[in-house]
Amino acid sequence: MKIYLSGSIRGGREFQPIYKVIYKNLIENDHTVLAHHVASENVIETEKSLSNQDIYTQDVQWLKECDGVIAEVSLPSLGVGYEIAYALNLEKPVLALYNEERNPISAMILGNTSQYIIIRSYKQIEDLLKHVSLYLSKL
Ligand code: 6K6
Repeated sequence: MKIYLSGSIRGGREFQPIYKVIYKNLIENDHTVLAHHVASENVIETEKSLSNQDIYTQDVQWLKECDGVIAEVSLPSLGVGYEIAYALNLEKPVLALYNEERNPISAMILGNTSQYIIIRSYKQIEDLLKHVSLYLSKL
């Protein structure tokens, strides 16, 4: 499956290690990860060589191509929120994950009643990976 991995970049990098755990799990299970740079330690440096428009155009193309989106939403990120809304409009299945200690998450996520979004909290990495595995098994 082609999975679009969505996580905060300019909204803050505190959860990058979590994005990396998700990324590695997807690769180990033979999925293709689109927009994998969110998992990279050096994304802010790499970003300097790309224009905002190049980033937008590429990411929208990947959202159109993907089979599903896994979004880590613990940090408030305009880009992640935009990607979730864009994917839902394309009727792509979205899994939104957040650390249960990071409340309050936006009502536009927690209150979203779209049939295409699953919202799950986690405490431990093991919980997060169980949510990922269950989501993937239903794609
Ligand atoms: C390329 C390689 C490494 O870094 C880059 C350039 N930056 C971005 N590349 C790709 N996607 C990006 C980049 N900056 C933001 N995004 C998208 O927005 C990602 O897909 C993230 O899921 C989301 C993060 O949004 P912000 O608002 O937190 O930056």
